[in-house]
Amino acid sequence: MGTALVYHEDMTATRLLWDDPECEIECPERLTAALDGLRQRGLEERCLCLSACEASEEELGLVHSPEYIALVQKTQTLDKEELHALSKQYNAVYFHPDTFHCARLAAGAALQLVDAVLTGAVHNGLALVRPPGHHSQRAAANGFCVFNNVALAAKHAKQKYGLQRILIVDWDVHHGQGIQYIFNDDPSVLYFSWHRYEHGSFWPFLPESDADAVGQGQGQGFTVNLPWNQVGMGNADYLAAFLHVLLPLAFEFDPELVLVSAGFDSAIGDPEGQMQATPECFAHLTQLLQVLAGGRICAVLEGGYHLESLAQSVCMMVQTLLGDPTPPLLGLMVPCQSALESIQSVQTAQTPYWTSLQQNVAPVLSSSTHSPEERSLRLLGESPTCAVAEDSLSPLLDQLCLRPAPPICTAVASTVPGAALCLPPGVLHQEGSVLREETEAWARLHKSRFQDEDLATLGKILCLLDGIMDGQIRNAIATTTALATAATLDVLIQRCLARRAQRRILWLNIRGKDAAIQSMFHFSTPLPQTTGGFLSLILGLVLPLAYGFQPDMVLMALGPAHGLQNAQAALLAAMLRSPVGGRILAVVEEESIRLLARSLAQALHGETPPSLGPFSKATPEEIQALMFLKARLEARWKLLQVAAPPP
Ligand code: Q9C
Ligand code: ZN
Repeated sequence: MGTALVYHEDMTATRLLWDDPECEIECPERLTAALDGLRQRGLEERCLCLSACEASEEELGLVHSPEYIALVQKTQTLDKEELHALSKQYNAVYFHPDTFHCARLAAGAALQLVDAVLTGAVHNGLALVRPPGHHSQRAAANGFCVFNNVALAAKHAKQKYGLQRILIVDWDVHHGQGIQYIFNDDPSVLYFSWHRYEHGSFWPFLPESDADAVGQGQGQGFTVNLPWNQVGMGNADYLAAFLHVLLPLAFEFDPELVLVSAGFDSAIGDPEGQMQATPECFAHLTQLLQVLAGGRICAVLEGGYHLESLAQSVCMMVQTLLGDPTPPLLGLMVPCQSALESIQSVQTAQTPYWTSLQQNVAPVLSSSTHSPEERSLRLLGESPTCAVAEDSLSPLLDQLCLRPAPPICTAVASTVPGAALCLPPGVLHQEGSVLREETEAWARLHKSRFQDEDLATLGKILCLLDGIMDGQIRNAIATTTALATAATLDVLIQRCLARRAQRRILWLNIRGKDAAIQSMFHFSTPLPQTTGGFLSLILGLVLPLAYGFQPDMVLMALGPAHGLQNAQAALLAAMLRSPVGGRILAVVEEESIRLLARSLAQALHGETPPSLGPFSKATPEEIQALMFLKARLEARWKLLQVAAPPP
């Protein structure tokens, strides 16, 4: 089980044959740049490489009219002048004698990827294709798109595999209006798109790209548009959109498959998008999606016109699909005012259809003083405008490091015998230990708390901590006796801080206590009992805080009577991996480890966590407790903001 990469060299054949500044950016080098990037970083060889085959006419007929298919077929025999004349009948389209072949390969690649994932041959995958697809309609080419690859993939998944809930995440910077039209009244396909909109003044200039287009008939609430009304949106804006809009709806929808219209013109440097999100952001977006649909993700390339930025972003996505930890996100984690307004407009439009949003309505508390331009200054040093961002791009991208994944993925040190823990394959027992004298020195800080037999465990746990900090181990689980738990955590934190000044540790102490706020860095909340409440806690509070804090390490402490169910612990661990690059040390009191070890280890190891069960709405008390915390913490942690006052 791994990651599929679907490609065919023939898809580099189609290219613009006449002068057209609008269309020239959709060039064959887009594919070769992306593929070269994957090769250079050794990512291609880690994938199951599938050679794309043409979609059949019957398959194309799942979305397109026979007349339109015949028309595109006919372009094979047209000369340059005829191709040019036909192209002009559509908006931002060019035809080439190889267009029909390439577009059939692109559609076929998307279908093959769905087959590979739904037959269980792979977990997930990416189809590297051109022409792109999301603007294409039943009987029209549009915006460089000829056949709608992702819409075809969704229809295919429904028809051949009987899927009933498919999520399409369109992170291309343009609105995939083609996908929206095709599934407008279909409640089995949830279509989410964010796009440069600028109040309708950006291509394709459609009123139906705005947030109030929610789908029609049975499909109401299954079209989710998030229009960006300014350029310069960056990592924090994209994350806020995922945490506060897409993921709450996606969990409630509970998809069986996630299709990604993976356009990278929403990344920094792209001439079309003019946005500021760095390539690493796509690693994070990908990992956040991996908790859905059992990890079944099929990504299909759409746009992306800055070759270097495109290649970097594709690599980020593929390495995350392969299971590598996420690289750190650069930049202040502060969404801009305009992004908050856009997010609020989608929430307002979608609230009638989604329980998860109904429980999320926040009081209007404060307004962001950040404009996208201001933030881009910080990110790019001296550049005052987007135009200059181009110059600053190369050094920025050069800094981007693809760190090797740690040799050991997940390790365990336990007071409980290994056999009792039912650990999944690939999870290693920690045998190493720091020196006995060193362990004793640390234990002396809390003499009364460590029994003699605890010392051996403490030595192993300290060794795990070192392994994580040094990058030898990605993450780990340690168990302690009830008596030693608090002291162990104290020693871990002291040691962590002693090893390097200004290390940031996110300490999550789960033990069943009341809500309280001691400071912007120290607070607690009761554990929600409903699935809706629990998801709000993770998406609306824990992850925004974790991303704002940008910790080097997460200590997840599960004390006696922590009250966390297996699926909850697994989801929390799985999602916390993103903001911390996987570096989690879970310390579990031995009473509950027998029950928890397996699912916790699976989640840390990268497996998709089990379902929390049917969606249940948060209780008024749960909502109140979360709002209480958010209201007080958002002054410091700006990713908590979900609402903004009108301008
Ligand atoms: N400057 C895709 O990314 N031109 N298509 C817009 C605005 C058309 C984009 C002009 C852009 C089509 C798949
Ligand atoms: Zn695009």
